[in-house]
Amino acid sequence: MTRKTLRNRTLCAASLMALVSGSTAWAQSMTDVQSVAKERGLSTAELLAAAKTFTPTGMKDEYVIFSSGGHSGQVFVIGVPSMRLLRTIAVFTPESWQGWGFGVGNEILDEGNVSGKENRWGDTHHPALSETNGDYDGEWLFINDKSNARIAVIDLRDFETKQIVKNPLFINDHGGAFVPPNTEYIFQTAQYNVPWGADYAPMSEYKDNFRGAVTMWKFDRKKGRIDKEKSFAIELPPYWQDIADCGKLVSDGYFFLNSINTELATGGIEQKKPPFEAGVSMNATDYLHIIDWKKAEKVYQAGRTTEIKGFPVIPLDVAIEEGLLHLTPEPRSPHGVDVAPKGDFIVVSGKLDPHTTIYSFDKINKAIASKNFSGEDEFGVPVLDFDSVVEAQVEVGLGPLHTQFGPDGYAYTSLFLDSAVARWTLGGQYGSMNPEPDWTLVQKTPVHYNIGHLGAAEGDTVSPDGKYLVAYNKWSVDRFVSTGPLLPQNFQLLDISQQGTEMPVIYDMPMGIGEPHYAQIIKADKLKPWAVYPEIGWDPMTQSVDPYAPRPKMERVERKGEHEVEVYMTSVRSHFTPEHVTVKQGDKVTWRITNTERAIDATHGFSIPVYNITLSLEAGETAKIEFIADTAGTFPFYCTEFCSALHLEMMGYLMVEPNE
Ligand code: CUK
Ligand code: CUA
Repeated sequence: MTRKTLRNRTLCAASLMALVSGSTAWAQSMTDVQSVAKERGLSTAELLAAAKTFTPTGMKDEYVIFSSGGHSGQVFVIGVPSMRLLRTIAVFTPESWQGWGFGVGNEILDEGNVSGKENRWGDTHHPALSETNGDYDGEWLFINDKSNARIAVIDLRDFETKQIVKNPLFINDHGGAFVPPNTEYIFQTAQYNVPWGADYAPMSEYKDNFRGAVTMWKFDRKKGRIDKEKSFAIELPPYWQDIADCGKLVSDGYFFLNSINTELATGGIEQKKPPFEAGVSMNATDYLHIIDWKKAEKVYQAGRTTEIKGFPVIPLDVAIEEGLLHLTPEPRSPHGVDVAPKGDFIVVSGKLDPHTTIYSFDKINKAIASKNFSGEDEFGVPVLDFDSVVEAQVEVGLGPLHTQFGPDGYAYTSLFLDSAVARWTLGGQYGSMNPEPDWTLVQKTPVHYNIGHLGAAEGDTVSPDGKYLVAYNKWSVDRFVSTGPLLPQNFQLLDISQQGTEMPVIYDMPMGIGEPHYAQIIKADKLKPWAVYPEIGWDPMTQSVDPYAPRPKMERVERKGEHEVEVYMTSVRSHFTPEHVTVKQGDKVTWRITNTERAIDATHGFSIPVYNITLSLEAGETAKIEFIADTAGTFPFYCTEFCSALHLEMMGYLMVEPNE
């Protein structure tokens, strides 16, 4: 029995038994399985969990998670069901393994500088895979930085960050990145409100001078970049805008946005004022913002904007007058808002309310058309009557946060306080299992501990896959070997393939390199990354061949004028050419290197001590670094990647001759 045929077998007891007489050395017998299980104290359910997740050598994962990295500033890529970390993607934070920010990537990181200050970290919360007709297309990934209101664009051909944009109007964001079904825009909304541009104003002017906003960044798919010239914002009241979601199918063209702090609380515990945590939770309800973004786009194109901080903004009064902004109450401290696969229902969870509240898009539409308002807020925004737009409320448990969907009419909501995942039925028309409208809690599975977001396979698209769900837990407490006072987060994989009631936890994955919030799970075969860069001399920044890329036989060190030197270098197993680079102290050095390999995984590193340079050059890639050789000395440069048997010999010397 070969390894491969074994892999294709269903790993059930019967097939294992059939192997007993087989000759493969490692495949022993069920007796051995039982004795290992006994020795390790594994139950039958745990053996089954192992069989569902164990991924033997050579077998690949069926799904891929793109996870935010919280204040690590990065994105993590993880396989499902193996729950193996496949790689990180360096985004807002320099990362030496990928050479990000140590010679290359600096220009992109600099695009994210704030107020002229270098900024070298981020707080990533909500990744958004690009979509076509409401389904992930596997081409692009966007992610927000909550700490400084930035959005990054990642190209999934090479899993590298290509652009960072800083929002000129606000200084942090939470409701981003979110994309509509055809990725026309990337939405980003302010959270902790400030005066425009984070200018100074005293707290006493909160209501008058602090502002909320949603920015619609135009995505140019051909160029693979956000087009700032075609982007604009809509002014919003200074509530703390929170999570959001784009409409889809019947609700395509709409954007749904939660808020907290409709109290306009300004804190001040030190002055005996209610602290923020109490001040922002006083009202029984906050507001769901309902934004007709297609109408907003027309208003922007018609020029009904005001320029603020050099950016076109639809003023609040125009947004009201044009009827593109409505509010409706939502239960206290809302957090997640998630649009159901058909776009017909919008699920909101309030952290302090044990229910999920389900709004009907049809009813919202009718209420807007018939102007069924219960009033307006203190900024003049019309408020849709709650009872006229709500379809149902489902009691799911304590601390509901976020909701994802399955293909079979199930919704899944994370319960932070209960530390559980709730499965409930999403009304009527979802398949044959729910012929009648039915909003019922079906089951709860405990997780460990304090789940934040959750992700089901393609669970926020128009066609969720079900099968797997991952609980992104905030606390791990006692789950792993102690690593001191700072503990990993815990990703727990749940099997949700059974339509009955069970959805067992089948894997625990410690996440020890960041604090993820949202993550999306895409079918692996939708991703079409390059195996190597398409041609030798490829510049990943432009995704094209760099005409200046060094090529074999053209390597040289060239003096340009008195104080400038250009280096043209190639790297291939196992040498750099040239190996001696001599410059004079004070020279401006422009150093280009091409990795001329065509073999998959033939990456070379390149590092220079003292000058804080380290690169990762993938097969075909060319890079350009620039520095002033201000420190004289003898500096061995070498390849940091163990690329061949003679990798230690893959080095050379940078000689910087001192000025006399
Ligand atoms: S948030 Cu962290 S668990 Cu930023 Cu989407 Cu809810
Ligand atoms: Cu190239 Cu080590």
